[in-house]
Amino acid sequence: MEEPSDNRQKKVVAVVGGGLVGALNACFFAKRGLDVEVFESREDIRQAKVVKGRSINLALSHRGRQALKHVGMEEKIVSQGIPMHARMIHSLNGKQSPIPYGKKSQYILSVDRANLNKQLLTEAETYPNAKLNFDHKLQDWSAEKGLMTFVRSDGTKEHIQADLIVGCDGAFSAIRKQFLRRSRFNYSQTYIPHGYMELTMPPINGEFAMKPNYLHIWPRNTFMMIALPNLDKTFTCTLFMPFDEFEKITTGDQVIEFFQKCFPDSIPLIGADALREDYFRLPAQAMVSVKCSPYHIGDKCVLMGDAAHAVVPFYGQGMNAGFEDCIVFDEIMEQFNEDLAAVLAEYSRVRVPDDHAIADLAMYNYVEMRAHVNSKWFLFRKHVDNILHFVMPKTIIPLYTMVTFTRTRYHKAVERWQWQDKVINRGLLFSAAGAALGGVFLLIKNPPDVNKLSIPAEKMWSRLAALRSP
Ligand code: FAD
Ligand code: EGU
Repeated sequence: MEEPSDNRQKKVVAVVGGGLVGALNACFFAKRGLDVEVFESREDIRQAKVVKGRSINLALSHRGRQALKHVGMEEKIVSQGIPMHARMIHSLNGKQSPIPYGKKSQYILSVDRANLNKQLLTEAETYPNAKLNFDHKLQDWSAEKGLMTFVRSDGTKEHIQADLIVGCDGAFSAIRKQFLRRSRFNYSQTYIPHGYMELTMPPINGEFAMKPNYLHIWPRNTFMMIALPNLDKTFTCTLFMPFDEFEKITTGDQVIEFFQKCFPDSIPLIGADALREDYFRLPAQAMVSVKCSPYHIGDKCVLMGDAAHAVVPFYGQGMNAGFEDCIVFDEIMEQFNEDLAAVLAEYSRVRVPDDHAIADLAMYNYVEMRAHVNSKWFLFRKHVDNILHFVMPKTIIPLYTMVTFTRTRYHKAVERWQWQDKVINRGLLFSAAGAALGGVFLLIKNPPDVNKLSIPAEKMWSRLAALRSP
């Protein structure tokens, strides 16, 4: 007699981390009918008075929305988000120029991080086979036994066993620590020299201080500010600059002086007095990029979200990529009939190249923006992209469009982008060659008076010499 396959036997899944990805993942596993328990180190944010943590609002785009849709949460979250149909570029002289993201249907949403997290936790709780455990900080775990040790705030410890451990515990993942001790695990982390600081722009006379349905951007090379709207009619401004620049500013007057130099139009909107104080409320926060592979250990453990791939925020994709991780994992669970050994290996195989691609893209964009993106260049580049797309809609699709508004695999989007670049360069080359040929043709048809054109031999020589010198 054959052994009955236990693939569909009720397995216990432990999701470590009840942040954005952990909470969503709990819904995915619960929907599958698995017994799922979430272990989150913090208190329940739905009861907490003050929620500390990273960034107040985030840009939600297609990949994230698709994941929410899988668990029936898309509409609810979208209805509480603010659509941003275009960027609004703020030039130094105060001029504002909108650049649409695409067609009318192509917009991103500004969503409140805490609210999104709460809604996802509440949704997970609606499943009878899902349980949330707060004040459970993972201290250590063993890959061999699938045994985890949690510490509570009162100092007590709990030991918990699970069939599958899903590490969704963020960029500084405690689950990932065990991966690091193993052979053939690849790992890299990079802190960028920039930090970020969030400042609030209050409403003016009960209305948004700037146009609400835009992602506001102040591109100033090394310095950059971005603002996303909130439901309470405030904007959260995020200031990006190198840590040593943050440190140079030590007094309220210096803050104003700096804003006067870089973001003068924002001073009356944030309010000079508020700015003087807000700036010193919290120190600038660091940004880290983490890449690793594989994402799994045997049939026991898998990393998802920032625990697997922390990316710098310069593509607005960190959460979106983490949410897409959940869809990809779910699809593979289906494909391999929940045979965990096969599922986990396949997940690493499929997902690593895509997560690495978005990590690289985000880093590339950081380097690009810091190096030479002022408001003129930003406007110029985005217009060129949009015009080429308009002229050849099937051939040229802007990279951000593939990343933001489609589920094109991230690594495929990069491949296609590189191919498009070649096509564009070739197009430019052909145009240049065509122009040159046309010029020659015209010259042959209407030969100019050679005497008028002649240059003395000496002058010609010095010009040639100038060309040759480096
Ligand atoms: P986290 O949100 O970090 O959640 C991890 C959870 O695990 C936390 O709740 C934590 O308390 C818990 N935890 C940690 N350690 C333990 C432990 N030992 N035991 C138990 N629990 C533990 N992404 C976008 O898509 N769009 C954006 O516009 C965007 N903007 C951003 C702007 C900034 C400035 C930054 C910094 C990031 C931005 N991101 C954005 C990225 C986004 O914030 C992250 O990708 C996302 O929060 C990842 O979710 P996560 O659940 O994997 O990790
Ligand atoms: C950074 C911090 C504009 C929220 C990248 C665009 C971001 C966000 C862009 C933050 C930029 C940069 C894109 C979106 C988005 C742009 C994008 C960046 C949301 C290439 C809360 N970025 N972000 N690109 O195209 O694809 O508008 O903190 F300034 S949304 Cl850096 Cl689409």
